[in-house]
Amino acid sequence: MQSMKTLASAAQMLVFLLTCGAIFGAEESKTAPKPEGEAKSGAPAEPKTGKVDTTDMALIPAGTFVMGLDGPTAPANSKPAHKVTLRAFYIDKYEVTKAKYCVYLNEAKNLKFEKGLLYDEQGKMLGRPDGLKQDGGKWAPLAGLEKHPVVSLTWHGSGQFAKHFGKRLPTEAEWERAARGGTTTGWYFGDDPKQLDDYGWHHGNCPELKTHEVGLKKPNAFGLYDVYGNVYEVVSDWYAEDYYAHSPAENPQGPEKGEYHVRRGGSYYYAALAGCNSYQRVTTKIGNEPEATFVDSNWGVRTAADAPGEK
Ligand SMILES: [Ca+2]
Repeated sequence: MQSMKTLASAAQMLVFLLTCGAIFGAEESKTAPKPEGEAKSGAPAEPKTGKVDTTDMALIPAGTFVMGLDGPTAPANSKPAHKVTLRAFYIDKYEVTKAKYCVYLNEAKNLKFEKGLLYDEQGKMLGRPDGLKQDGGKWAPLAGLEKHPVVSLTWHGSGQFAKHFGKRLPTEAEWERAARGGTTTGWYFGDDPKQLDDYGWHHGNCPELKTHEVGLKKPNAFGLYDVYGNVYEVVSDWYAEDYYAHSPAENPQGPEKGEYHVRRGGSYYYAALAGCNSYQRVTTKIGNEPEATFVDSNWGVRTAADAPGEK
């Protein structure tokens, strides 16, 4: 199991991360600053962007941050740590819930539900409606799961959901900038993975291996909840192991093509050092199944949107 293997090197990684934080600390504060452009109430500075409803979204200011991780214990695909500059953008404060996903299913036209799977009007698979039911012709979450994250969507299905609301998937760089909350440490709370219990649902505090209601743990400085754990979050980028070695310094969009995409942040199934952190990259490849037909019950989505005047 990947998680167990990685746990074995936990102590070594911790020492490394402490060193790494000291190196990066000269460039960017280790303590999370208060995000710019956010009202005191926690509400976005501009609650509406045209037709896009940015309620429960955080406005991440334009800025430069250090993406990835260096060092002997850093995953190969997280190297090298490199500076990235991004325009401002909005990103959801919470993982998309089953209740919100049902709004989409009930509003979207010409969706098909066949043999337990959802398809769009072109016949492309959207996902599997785990924890959802049809009631009187309408989709609804199973009782008690309304605020749990939607899971088991394909990459295409995640993007179609976002598009329905005038939004999009975040790029991988946007996800990491938002996740870090201004920090350069392995986690936005520092470099001690033992603190993860206060910030995310991972296999150490989730022995039942199930999703939890979003927003129950402590947020980061940008106001994002469940960045670590609960469910993995898919991003728009194709995956390439060596992408960080040659990615653009400004607004990287990922490789031009690929076979699989990237997902970030770990899930209830993984450990602090096996995905539930700010730096680790995981592909959507599992086994030999084509990505277009593969879904997983610990994969979810967090959507993003362009900020006014930024694109
Ligand atoms: Ca998550």
